[in-house]
Amino acid sequence: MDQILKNTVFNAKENIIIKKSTCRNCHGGCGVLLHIEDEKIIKIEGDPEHPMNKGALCPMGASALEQIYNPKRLKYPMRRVGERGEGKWERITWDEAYDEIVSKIKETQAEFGDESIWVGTGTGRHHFAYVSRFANAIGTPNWCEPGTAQCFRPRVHGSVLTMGQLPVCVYTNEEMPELIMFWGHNPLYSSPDGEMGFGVKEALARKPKTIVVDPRETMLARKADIWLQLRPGTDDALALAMLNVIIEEDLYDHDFVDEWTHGFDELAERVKKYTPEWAAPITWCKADQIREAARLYATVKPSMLEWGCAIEHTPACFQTVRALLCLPSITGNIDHPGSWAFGMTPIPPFPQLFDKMPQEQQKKRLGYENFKVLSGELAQLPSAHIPTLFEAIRSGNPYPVRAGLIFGNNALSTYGEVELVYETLKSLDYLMVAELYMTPTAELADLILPVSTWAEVDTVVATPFYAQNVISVQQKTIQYGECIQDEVIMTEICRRLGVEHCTEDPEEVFDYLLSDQLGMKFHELKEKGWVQPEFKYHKYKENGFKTPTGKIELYSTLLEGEGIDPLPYFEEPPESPYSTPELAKEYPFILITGARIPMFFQSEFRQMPTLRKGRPEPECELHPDTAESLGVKAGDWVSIETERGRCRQKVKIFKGIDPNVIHAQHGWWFPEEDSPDHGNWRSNANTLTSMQPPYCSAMGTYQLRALLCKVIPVAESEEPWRPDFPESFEPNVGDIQEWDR
Ligand SMILES: Nc1nc2c(c(=O)[nH]1)N[C@H]1C(S)=C(S)[C@@H](COP(=O)(O)OP(=O)(O)OC[C@H]3O[C@@H](n4cnc5c(=O)[nH]c(N)nc54)[C@H](O)[C@@H]3O)O[C@H]1N2
Ligand SMILES: Nc1nc2c(c(=O)[nH]1)N[C@H]1C(S)=C(S)[C@@H](COP(=O)(O)OP(=O)(O)OC[C@H]3O[C@@H](n4cnc5c(=O)[nH]c(N)nc54)[C@H](O)[C@@H]3O)O[C@H]1N2
Ligand code: SF4
Ligand SMILES: [Mo]
Repeated sequence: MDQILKNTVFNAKENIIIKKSTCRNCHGGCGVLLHIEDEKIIKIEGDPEHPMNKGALCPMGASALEQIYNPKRLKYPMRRVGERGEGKWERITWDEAYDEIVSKIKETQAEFGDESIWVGTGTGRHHFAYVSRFANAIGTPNWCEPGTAQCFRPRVHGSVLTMGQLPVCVYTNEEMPELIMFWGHNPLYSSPDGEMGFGVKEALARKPKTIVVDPRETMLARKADIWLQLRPGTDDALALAMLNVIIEEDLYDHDFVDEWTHGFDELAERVKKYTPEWAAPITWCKADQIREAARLYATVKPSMLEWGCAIEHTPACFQTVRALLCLPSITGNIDHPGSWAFGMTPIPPFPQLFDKMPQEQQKKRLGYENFKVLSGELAQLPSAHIPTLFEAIRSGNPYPVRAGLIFGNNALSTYGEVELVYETLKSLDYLMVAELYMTPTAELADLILPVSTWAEVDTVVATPFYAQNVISVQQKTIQYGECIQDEVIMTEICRRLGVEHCTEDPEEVFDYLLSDQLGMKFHELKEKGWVQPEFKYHKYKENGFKTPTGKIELYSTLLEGEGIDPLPYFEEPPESPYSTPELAKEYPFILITGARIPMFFQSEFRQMPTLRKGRPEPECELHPDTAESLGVKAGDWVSIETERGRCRQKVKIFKGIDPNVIHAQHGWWFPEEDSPDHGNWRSNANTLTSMQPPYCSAMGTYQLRALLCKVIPVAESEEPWRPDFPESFEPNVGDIQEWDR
């Protein structure tokens, strides 16, 4: 007989326990049922009742058991015994590991100041918010995450400045959009980033009109009413031209604009010059098609704008975000059913402890002065500017940063210009990496801490992109090796350091998050699995928008106050056939990188057999004419080269890409190779990208896409390229002037 024990279902016949949790093999959010037998997870299935995924799982979630029980997972803390990067380790106890970290932090702080510790993390995992909390608790303003300037956060910050909150796409309610515009975003592959791919599929089943803005003909583009195949990196020009049409042809929502927006006249004046005829040669889209798209977008309602990280991978990032925010705003597609909505935030902001760090210390954040929306006064989640921080590590200027504590980030694969990343990591006096696997980045550490996967941790899942208002649980179901959950590690370090904050049991923080508005405790969420308070629309009608004018600021008073252009404008990509025609003679193609595929999450999962079988080798996409002119065919290896480096990938012939554009996959390394760099330099798209200025003036964004490259056929047997590293990585800390401590 089955007996139901709250959320835990015992199957008496088979002695199997079923626990509710939330998959986090990506940014996460899908409800799952974990089947546990003898303290081992034997099966993972989608929770049919969970509003996000209704029982479905993507390939990465469906093969999560290969992640949890992967033989390559780290099991014990380890200390480096050889040279850094030599791959020689000894097993140590957690006590020894904690003692070492605590003494290194104290030593570094005593010699160079609290700001000389760098705390790093990767994209949107369960412990993301805890990392900045931890950094604040130990007194360093220099924490960073690759997405704060390159992914999602620019959209969050731009939205907060413009309309007070992040708008998101809600698909769980009855009303679905009549039109969806997918802009640099392919949620059928990339799933949760503002919504869930599963919700998008449901909405598409109702056959809304669709517009797709993408240099590649994705499945969405193929089926779209209008596909705008723009030149990579010119999204701002296209958005400005669409605004021009909507305003000039009087297609905007007068009532909404009059009552709820600020600075419409100024915006109208600004976009006057940005006609479709102006945009056509810049974007490579036809003027008529831009007009047609603008008309369709403005006249079919309600509509959703699905925007992705493609707009955040060039220095025009913030301008593009701001221009795009104007489209739903002037057409009134804001916070009502079937259109962009504001999440309900039924839990309070995460206690990140920024208020506990004195203003003087905050001002030392690297990037504070130059990138106000990323690191300074306008930042909603202030973080350090990675190129500025890395420069400080390498050169000691403006002050030394000497120790790094990374909680899950494969910087040697995912940051721009990885040759510089390598030099940066090697320049540190001390590097600790908390990881699931021995990645190329972890190989450069002094100390390795093994962490728990999502199925082994307790936490509350409720982040800004959970528009659906679902708050879900992740619960510890098994113990693997000696792995410990990141939050617990951070807490223990803080306790042993004797600092004032971040020393309470993480469960107390989860209780706080849930008790404020939901009136529940973490153990109650564990019982329920997830909760979904009722969703309300038109929330702005009660209290206006949370901006200085109480309206959507098309003209941003906050940006104006900081000396940043309050209206969106166009910026040509720094490297392009038009801005650098000389360079284009040698590097004739425009490079895009990293369009997501369903098998891998960034640099992860190459060690999961089922997923790897789907994509065994790195691939780049070339138009058939391009392949022919280069004399290569499908499956041949080519070397993709920029001024900064080279990587080799296999040719995939793809008609849906412009002959002048090349797409390279990112995140490739080879966990199956035993050498300490695991083939990191061979096929790594970030050997090609740039961490150099110019940066986005608001967010400090560097260039991961829209760069110039050339392509050369190579034989597989040819020795792969490796960067030419300097012999010494000693930073010049002795030379710098006394800095302001
Ligand atoms: N060229 C190019 N580069 C890109 C992109 C691109 O499109 N093109 N995309 C960029 C974007 S949008 C992003 S967000 C970044 C992502 O950059 P990263 O966040 O560095 O991406 P991951 O490869 O997922 O690295 C995360 C690491 O954390 C580990 N990990 C996973 N879960 C946990 C956990 O719970 N705890 C700990 N401690 N570790 C964990 C994984 O094993 C993995 O090694 O990459 C960027 N890089
Ligand atoms: N399976 C899987 N899911 C993921 C991830 C993953 O690695 N794997 N990563 C997660 C993360 S951190 C993120 S940020 C999201 C990213 O996911 P998305 O936001 O969907 O972004 P991408 O897939 O990188 O790119 C989307 C589309 O933008 C197009 N594109 C490239 N350059 C340009 C350009 O200049 N302009 C325009 N308009 N389009 C361009 C690409 O061709 C691609 O089809 O996915 C998340 N989900
Ligand atoms: S979309 Fe993300 S959360 Fe959902 S099953 Fe896939 S990996 Fe897991
Ligand atoms: Mo991202």
